[in-house]
Amino acid sequence: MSGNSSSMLLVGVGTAGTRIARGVSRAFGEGLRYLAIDTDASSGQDEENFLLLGGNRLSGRGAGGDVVAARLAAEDSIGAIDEHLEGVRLAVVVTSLGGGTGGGATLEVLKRLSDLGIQSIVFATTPFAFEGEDRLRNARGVMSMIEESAGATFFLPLDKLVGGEDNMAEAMRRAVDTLAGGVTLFWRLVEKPGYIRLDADRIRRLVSGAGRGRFAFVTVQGPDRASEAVDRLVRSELLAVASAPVNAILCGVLAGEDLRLSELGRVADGVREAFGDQVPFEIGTVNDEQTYCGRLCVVAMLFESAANGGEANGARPGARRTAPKGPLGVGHGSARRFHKTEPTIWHGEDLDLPTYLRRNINLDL
Ligand SMILES: Nc1nc2c(ncn2[C@@H]2O[C@H](COP(=O)(O)OP(=O)(O)OP(=O)(O)O)[C@@H](O)[C@H]2O)c(=O)[nH]1
Ligand SMILES: [Mg+2]
Repeated sequence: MSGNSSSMLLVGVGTAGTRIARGVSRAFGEGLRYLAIDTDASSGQDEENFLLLGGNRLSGRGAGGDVVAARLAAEDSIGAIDEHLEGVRLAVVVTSLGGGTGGGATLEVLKRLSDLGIQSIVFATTPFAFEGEDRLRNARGVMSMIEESAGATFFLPLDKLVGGEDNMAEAMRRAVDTLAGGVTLFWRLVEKPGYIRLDADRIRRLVSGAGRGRFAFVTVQGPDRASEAVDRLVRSELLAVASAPVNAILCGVLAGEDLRLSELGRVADGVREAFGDQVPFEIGTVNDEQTYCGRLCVVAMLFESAANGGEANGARPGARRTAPKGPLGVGHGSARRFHKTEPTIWHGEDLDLPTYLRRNINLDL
């Protein structure tokens, strides 16, 4: 177990997911609390922060694209996962959908987090078109369940994350690096705040039942860097396709000591004007001369779930209709989380139900 006492934990799930988490850890430096979990032993054997799932079931060779096997492997290891959750109040889960572990184990992890009252944000990539129909189907099969189980979910299509790359290996590498870069910025925003603070509790409240969102970040230099950053966000493909209206915005500005108040104003006004000036808006800054010197990084997170408890989220009207509201008017998630998705039946058991219910175990709470 990690000796780090932060209430925020990064969890990387699956082979690409663990790679992303490790990239974030390297970029953030000392102090990031993280856990890498995979069914493939080669992802991190001997590493203190690595947990191998499904030892007996899968022999450490990965789930081979089998979402259900990965899910069962994670369920077997839930006690070991729990050991890493002590004191955690907000978990940021990073994964790449398309294989077995990134989808299946993520679902079990999210269920566990939810049962323990730990708020979660998921950043999940979806496969490149060139990866073929099987991987796309695998990803699509778990997306809505992930969305139902997490506080906030950001699906990032790899084609949009790193468009225009011919070489497959290079595209994969760049995708992992890009997402790791974005999550690192988010982490800095919370754990190394500047003059305007955006702490973990604020984020927890913000993401509580927030549903699907869009996420993008840009890094800009030069005299017009604030305006250019807004322009690039507005043009970003990652922010372009909405499934529902934006109902809250979180914005982070990371720069060196040269960050001017006018730049902050320009970013805040520009982002609000472009994505919603009538919705709740939170902004935070990080001032880190060494890391950013001359550069301006802007992170934008647009939350889409409706203030009326989910009705504007066309995918599942009413999913959070009766949930209590958070400070931004979004609900806290439904008790029956998978009610509109296909049940995952395995040997006659509905895996979407918690183990203690399926096995009639009385939790003497
Ligand atoms: N194979 C592979 N996939 C990558 C890589 N980088 C990103 N990905 C993406 O990650 C998705 C999931 O692949 P993996 O992470 O290998 O799958 P997994 O979650 O470990 O699942 P199993 O290996 O089936 O247990 C792929 O469909 C790709 O979209 C990479 O270097 N190799
Ligand atoms: Mg794998």
